[in-house]
Amino acid sequence: MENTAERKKIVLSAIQPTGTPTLGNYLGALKNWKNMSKDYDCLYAVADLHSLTVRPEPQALRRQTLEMYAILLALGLDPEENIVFIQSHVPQHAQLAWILNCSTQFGEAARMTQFKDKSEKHPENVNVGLFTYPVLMAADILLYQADYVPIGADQKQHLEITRDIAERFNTVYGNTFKLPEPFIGKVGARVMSLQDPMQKMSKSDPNPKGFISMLDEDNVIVKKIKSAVTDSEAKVRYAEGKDGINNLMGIYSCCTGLSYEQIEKDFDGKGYGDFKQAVAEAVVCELRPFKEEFKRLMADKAYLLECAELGAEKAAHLAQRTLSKAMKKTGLFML
Ligand code: ATP
Ligand code: LTN
Repeated sequence: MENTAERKKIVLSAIQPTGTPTLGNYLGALKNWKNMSKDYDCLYAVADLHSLTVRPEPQALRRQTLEMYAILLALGLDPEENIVFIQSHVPQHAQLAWILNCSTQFGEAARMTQFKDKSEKHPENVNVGLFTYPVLMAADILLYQADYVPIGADQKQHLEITRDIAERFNTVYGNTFKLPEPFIGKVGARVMSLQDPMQKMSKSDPNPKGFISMLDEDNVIVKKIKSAVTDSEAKVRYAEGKDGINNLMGIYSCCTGLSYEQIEKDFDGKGYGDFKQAVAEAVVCELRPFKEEFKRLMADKAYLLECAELGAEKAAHLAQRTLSKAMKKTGLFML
């Protein structure tokens, strides 16, 4: 009889420890990580190797890596149920990345918009790591034979190149890697800056009023939402040209589960002041349990280190299986 006992699908994602994540990172990616953890076998990583591409100050990187690890656990991810780890603790990522570099064309890496954006923004440090960044990301994903990768819309192109690299490798050497699918939420996939709703909300925005950090105090969240840029129509409705209101509606919908239609109905005849107040309250409520848990975890460093060690061990075990397979297929001489 055919074995119908379905194995759970595998989910992998990662986030760079480049600062406290924003509401954009949360609604676009991290909230889905938590939701998916109930139904899938999930692996979540702090992508510290990726963040070296922007040359962070070493002490800051060390601190931010542990903070980001605590942030992931504070989302409510159970370190026993999910594999939560720090990328550089699993050397197989860098090893597979090298092999995949040799299955990636220079031209396709050069077309990545993130590479073009980052090299324009930081012309003083256009390093080769920045160029091969998507190949390391492909290794992160392919090592675990991931089915789904929850990401924000800006990472879609990196998922496409991951699939292209995997497909090419499979064609040349025989079936080795599963082709992963992106998982991009319908709302929240692109949260925009509160000050310039044409730009994505980003933790590296020099104007802190543009983003809400996941660790902002309640009163700061309220202030930032109240000063969000809107328009002069004074009607809460989702429509072209109303980028500020559309963005707030997206945020509100993500936090409350209400549809745009319902939101429009609820705020019919009310002004932007009332709406902003409601959005602010919803965001404060959404982030409060997370912030409390984060504080608690940061006070227990020994526990964090224990979880990180366990996560690395479990991840390395799975990663080695795929790495060995890829090494064998390419003809690397194995003992
Ligand atoms: P930076 O601002 O430093 O360039 P970032 O805020 O884009 O970084 P990343 O670590 O690159 O953060 O992204 C982590 C995850 O959050 C990714 O899946 C990314 O797609 C998602 N993400 C980032 N910004 C947003 C946003 N404004 N809206 C929705 N998702 C986002
Ligand atoms: N490039 C991603 C972070 C990242 C990632 C990954 C996401 C590194 N490795 C693997 C998904 C899967 C970013 O900047 N957001």
